[in-house]
Amino acid sequence: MALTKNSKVLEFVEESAQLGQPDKIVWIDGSAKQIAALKEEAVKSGELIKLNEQLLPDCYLHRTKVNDVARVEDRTFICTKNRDDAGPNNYWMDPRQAYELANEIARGSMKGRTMYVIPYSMGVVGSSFAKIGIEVTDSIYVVLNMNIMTRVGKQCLDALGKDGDFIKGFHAKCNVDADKRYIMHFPEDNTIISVNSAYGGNVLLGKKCFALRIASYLGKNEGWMAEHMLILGVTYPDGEKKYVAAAFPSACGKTNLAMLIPPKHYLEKGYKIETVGDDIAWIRRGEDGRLWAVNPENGFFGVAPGTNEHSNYNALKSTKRGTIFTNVALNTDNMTVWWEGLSKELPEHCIDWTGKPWDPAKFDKKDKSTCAAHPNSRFTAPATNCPCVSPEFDSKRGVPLSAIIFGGRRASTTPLVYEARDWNHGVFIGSAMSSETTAAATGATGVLRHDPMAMKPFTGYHMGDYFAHWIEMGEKVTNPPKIFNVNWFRCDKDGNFMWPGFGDNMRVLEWILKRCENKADAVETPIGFVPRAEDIDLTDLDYEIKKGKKFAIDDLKEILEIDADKWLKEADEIEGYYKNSIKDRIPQELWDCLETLKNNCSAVKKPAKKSTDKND
Ligand code: GTP
Ligand code: SPV
Ligand code: MN
Repeated sequence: MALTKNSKVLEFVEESAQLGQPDKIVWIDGSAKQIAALKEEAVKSGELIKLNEQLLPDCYLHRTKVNDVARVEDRTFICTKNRDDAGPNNYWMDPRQAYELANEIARGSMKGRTMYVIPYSMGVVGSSFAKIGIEVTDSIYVVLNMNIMTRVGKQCLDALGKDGDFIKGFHAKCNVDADKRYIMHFPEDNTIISVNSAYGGNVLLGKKCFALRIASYLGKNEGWMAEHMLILGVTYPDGEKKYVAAAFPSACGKTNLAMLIPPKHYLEKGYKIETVGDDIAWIRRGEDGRLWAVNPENGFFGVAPGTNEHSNYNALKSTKRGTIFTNVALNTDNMTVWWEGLSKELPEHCIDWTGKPWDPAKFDKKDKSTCAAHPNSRFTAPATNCPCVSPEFDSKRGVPLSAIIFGGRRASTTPLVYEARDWNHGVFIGSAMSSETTAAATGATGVLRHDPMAMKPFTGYHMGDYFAHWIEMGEKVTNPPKIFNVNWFRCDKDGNFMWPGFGDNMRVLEWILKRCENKADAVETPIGFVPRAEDIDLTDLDYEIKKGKKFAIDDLKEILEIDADKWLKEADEIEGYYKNSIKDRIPQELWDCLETLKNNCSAVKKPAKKSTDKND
């Protein structure tokens, strides 16, 4: 029975049903009873596998089709009337053509199935940040995941009242045919359509589709920001709290940083990290002139491989109850889950993510095809499970940001950390970000590509206008956060990570926060302010870069070094990206920063090298 009298909702549900032609419509009220019944039904149909109730209570495993394991960027469209408004950063389709195509594909595709109506809120219902969505879907997996990732149920419909507006999301899994897979966004109509997928970011429409692509467009028009950022809180020994947001591309360390456990001597002093969010931040100007952020989600859709007790204790702990695992391996000895990096010992009896028995003897770390879990396998876990979830997690007003951090996977060039000279320079740094691609999207991995603000796949409009929006936000706040860039992924010549990363990133975070309070030194370099090696606390740091080679202060010096030659090349590369990929609409402020970077690098260009040149 319909749970609302909102005529727009009723109309949307009716239209969706006429299109999909399901046998039955079920409204999701978010009650524990209804959710439990859906889990039972999914176990019966084989869509979910029930895991060991003692070891992993209320946890389930789901396997997707092998052609449906990640976001599909080349099948993701922004459908604006004017092609230019989608920008060169997006695939574009004419909205009329897109609706027609989607209708053709989805028509009758729910026959014999149930269509679920999920009323959900991104953000705490009642907060001025919150926005409501309705997703219709023919997948129980989607219902159960949305129920973890967002705030689902009748309270969302109540908040809409009789004629409130909402974001429409239509999902039909159809035949999961990769050739007919489309993830379409209509920012001008507040509408999302997703067909022929049943995987994470393609179908949990509250997440990337709404909370980033549609929301970034709304933010541009309404004066706020939707960003691919974690939010964390640092508690100082004296009880003071500071908040930081950080944008890293997919599978580049947001969940890990958000849940970091500081090294022992910090804990002993009384430092603590708390998680507000691990993937998305909605940011607004506060009356106090600062930027305030909330996490619009309610759970974590985290990367499983590499997660273990040491790398991310808090994430692992979050998966111990009420969690849905997607495409991990099943340990049949005790009906628990396994993935590469969970333990050093390989399980003896395991079913791999494709549903076949797995032979540990054939496992080769370097060959992804021998993995038991898919490299982009994930857990969907309620945020309330997280031992370090912030008391501000449910805050309606959000948390004030002291710093914004950008970062990516860069084997060379980019130092461990540096600070922007000012807001606009920080925007330039974000706009110029590059990172190596990961398994979070289909396509080749390890390829260096531009990913401004980690938003390349998620900006729902023209990237040049997005940069301009960042500049404008800076003009409107009197006390903006300082902007930094980090790189946990610098490699030595053999490809080993030089920086220990994970919990030891606290050492960098400490410098960043001290800079925000003018309590730490830095050297001004052509690219911005960089710490001296002595400015980073290395107490008790014990890390083996490779067998027999322990991390020492010289390694820190190396990963803090700025090579002006490499940065001149980087500047050329950025110019090429601006000119060829974004084209017009790059704000003048960013061109000015690029010019400064070039001049700065030319000015310091190695006198030592010049003298060798002469000798040559
Ligand atoms: P999405 O959910 O796709 O947006 O990813 P994310 O940014 O939250 O990335 P996540 O924290 O899940 O990390 C992805 C991968 O990076 C995992 O395999 C981690 O083990 C690895 N990783 C995270 N932090 C570090 C770090 O500090 N150093 C190194 N070397 N690897 C890291
Ligand atoms: C990402 O790819 O950045 C994710 C996973 O967080 S997904 O929800 O699939 O987009
Ligand atoms: Mn993400």
